[in-house]
Amino acid sequence: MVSFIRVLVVVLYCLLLPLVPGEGSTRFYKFNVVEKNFTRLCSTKSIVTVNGKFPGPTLYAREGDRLVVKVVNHVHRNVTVHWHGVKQLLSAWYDGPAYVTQCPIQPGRAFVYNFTVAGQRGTLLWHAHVLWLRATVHGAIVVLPKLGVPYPFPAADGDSLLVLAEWWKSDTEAVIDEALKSGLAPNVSDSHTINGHAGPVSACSSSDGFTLVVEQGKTYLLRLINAALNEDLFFKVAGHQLTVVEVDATYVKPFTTDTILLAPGQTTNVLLSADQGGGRYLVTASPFVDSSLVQVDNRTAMATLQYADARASAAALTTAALPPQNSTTTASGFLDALRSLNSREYPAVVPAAVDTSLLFTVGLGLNPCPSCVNGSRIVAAMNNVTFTMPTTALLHAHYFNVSGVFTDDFPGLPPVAFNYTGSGPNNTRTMNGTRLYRLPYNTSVQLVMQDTGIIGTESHPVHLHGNNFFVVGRDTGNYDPTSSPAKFNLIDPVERNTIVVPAGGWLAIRFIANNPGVWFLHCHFEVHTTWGLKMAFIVDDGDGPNESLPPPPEDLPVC
Ligand SMILES: *[C@@H]1O[C@H](CO)[C@@H](O)[C@H](O)[C@H]1NC(C)=O
Ligand SMILES: *[C@@H]1O[C@H](CO)[C@@H](O)[C@H](O)[C@H]1NC(C)=O
Ligand SMILES: *[C@@H]1O[C@H](CO)[C@@H](O)[C@H](O)[C@H]1NC(C)=O
Ligand SMILES: *[C@@H]1O[C@H](CO)[C@@H](O)[C@H](O)[C@H]1NC(C)=O
Ligand SMILES: *[C@@H]1O[C@H](CO)[C@@H](O)[C@H](O)[C@H]1NC(C)=O
Ligand SMILES: *[C@@H]1O[C@H](CO)[C@@H](O)[C@H](O)[C@H]1NC(C)=O
Ligand SMILES: *[C@@H]1O[C@H](CO)[C@@H](O)[C@H](O)[C@H]1NC(C)=O
Ligand SMILES: *[C@@H]1O[C@H](CO)[C@@H](O)[C@H](O)[C@H]1NC(C)=O
Ligand SMILES: *[C@@H]1O[C@H](CO)[C@@H](O)[C@H](O)[C@H]1NC(C)=O
Ligand SMILES: *[C@@H]1O[C@H](CO)[C@@H](O)[C@H](O)[C@H]1NC(C)=O
Ligand SMILES: *[C@@H]1O[C@H](CO)[C@@H](O)[C@H](O)[C@H]1NC(C)=O
Ligand SMILES: *[C@@H]1O[C@H](CO)[C@@H](O)[C@H](O)[C@H]1NC(C)=O
Ligand SMILES: [Cu+2]
Repeated sequence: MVSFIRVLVVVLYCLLLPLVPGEGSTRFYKFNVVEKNFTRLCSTKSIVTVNGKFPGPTLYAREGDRLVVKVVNHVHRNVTVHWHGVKQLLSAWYDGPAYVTQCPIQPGRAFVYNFTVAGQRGTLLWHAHVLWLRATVHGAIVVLPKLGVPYPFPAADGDSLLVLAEWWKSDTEAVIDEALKSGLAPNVSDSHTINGHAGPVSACSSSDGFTLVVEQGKTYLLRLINAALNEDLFFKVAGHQLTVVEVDATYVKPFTTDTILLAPGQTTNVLLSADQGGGRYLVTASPFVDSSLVQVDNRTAMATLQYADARASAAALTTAALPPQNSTTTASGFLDALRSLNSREYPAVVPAAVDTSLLFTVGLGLNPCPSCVNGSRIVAAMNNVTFTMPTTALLHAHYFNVSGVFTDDFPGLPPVAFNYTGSGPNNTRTMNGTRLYRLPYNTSVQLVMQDTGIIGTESHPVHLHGNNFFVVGRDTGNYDPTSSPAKFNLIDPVERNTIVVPAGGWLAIRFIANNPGVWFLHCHFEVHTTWGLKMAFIVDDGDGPNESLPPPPEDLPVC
């Protein structure tokens, strides 16, 4: 009898399989890039959006699905969209950074992005990758496990997205243009936001804030995204603990905390138990800054967690103390707790041997600029190279052997060794160039990124396109190639796509370069990217079609 039922179940399962939605299916989306007026902080401005939404629409996929997104540009600016953290195995043409993997989609034009989401599950984000458009052109990517595959943690009763970002009263392109003219740092934003809302603003007639409604006794999976341009954010729900289960669409060993830290580009899934006795609780996104050099927007974004009981809306709001803006202790406590799940189903396959060992300094510089305030301009660099964007796409130049677009001589070590985290050399100039680093297919890479004290130390959330990496080490001071590796975690280091190089410290990552293409590596503080804190790896083809980049799609934009 039991085996008869089993056979029946198997037969039914096989019959139903083709009807089950989502399993390796293709999901189509249309992104109309349009301008729309929004009122925030008592004033109205027109912003560039996808489909008139801020934040933009959410993409849903199951692991293994194909996403086909037609982006149509109806605005007067160039547009591209990047699928942040999607590995894009053998599909580099669809990665999205302007002048790296593609030319921009010009006004009136369209491009169809077409890629699969494989070997990852959780929350990621998409955003514009040209100019400063990602300030308003961004949204979530929710990657569910394959049908029938459970989460490695207790299933939640509900699922909720919380997109953290920044709002400027001015046009963000005017903000960065003004800064590039003066050579100084750009204005900070006027408020942080949660799901597009700043929260209550005094003297504003409209009460503007996002409300998350929960039922007592249930648990919720909160999908958190930092879509801000230039600021690390602390996230907190008053009166509730949060259990971290996933970062950057990889599972981690669960741990409980009252404060989450997210750098721009990072995503984190947490479980929240609605275990309080009803009422209303303040939800906050506030800045973290560990450099006295840097000015931040200090307006905390506020939302409300509200229990779904009749009296809750009238209940007093329960608040909690914000983490201090400069709380390095809170930040490093959170980062130290992150470990790969490293289970049988989800092993951490950390490269044990290293073929290519790289050391890149990351930091600021000051170059002459006669028309700027005081005759100089703040720049940023990796290994003293301030990256110059080409006027055509690097991937195109690589694939078609176009000479004169880039060189492949990016230095693997700092050109000059110095006390990196000290006060720095007196000469704070940088060189510039479109210099890439070439990696043969399947190279096992160790990359140490070292902050510098040139002008001042500052943290940098660095993002690698097209690959995840393992974060094997992190410390303050200067990296020491003799003593530092002894402290590496090669067992269960966290796997991510964006990681913060600590202010006045270093960070070591490892990855296998098995995805042919050109992959951008850059600071995810947009201001630092603009200043030149970026470079790219060329990963050469291996053998045969399964290890080679296919030809470009026919509708790929041209410059
Ligand atoms: C935004 O509002 C301004 C002033 O009312 C108007 O001129 C403009 O056309 C609006 N823009 C959009 C995209 O609706
Ligand atoms: C997307 O790519 C797949 C695989 O190359 C191809 O079969 C499919 O036709 C493409 N779809 C669109 C809409 O371009
Ligand atoms: C930047 O801030 C300064 C000082 O508040 C202000 O005068 C200027 O207009 C701002 N620039 C932009 C582009 O908003
Ligand atoms: C935020 O910054 C402004 C301007 O620097 C300052 O006047 C204000 O007191 C600060 N607010 C808080 C809460 O730190
Ligand atoms: C953080 O800021 C507070 C208030 O400005 C200051 O008293 C404290 O010394 C700072 N802490 C660190 C670690 O910089
Ligand atoms: C420009 O130089 C003057 C004189 O050294 C100094 O007081 C001022 O702070 C400088 N301005 C900036 C923006 O660095
Ligand atoms: C580019 O050069 C490589 C190596 O010389 C060659 O194998 C490849 O076919 C060339 N590609 C094109 C599109 O010309
Ligand atoms: C490097 O600079 C730091 C900070 O100024 C200092 O504490 C350290 O002693 C210096 N190291 C060396 C080797 O000079
Ligand atoms: C920087 O300049 C000062 C004053 O000229 C000099 O004493 C110091 O040695 C220089 N430092 C370095 C690292 O070259
Ligand atoms: C960076 O490059 C500039 C320009 O070549 C040079 O003057 C400076 O000494 C270099 N600095 C370092 C730290 O390598
Ligand atoms: C790069 O450096 C060269 C030589 O110093 C300079 O002429 C050129 O203007 C610089 N280019 C950029 C984009 O900064
Ligand atoms: C859009 O990109 C093209 C190709 O790079 C460039 O020629 C054009 O000036 C850009 N247009 C705008 C409006 O920025
Ligand atoms: Cu940076």
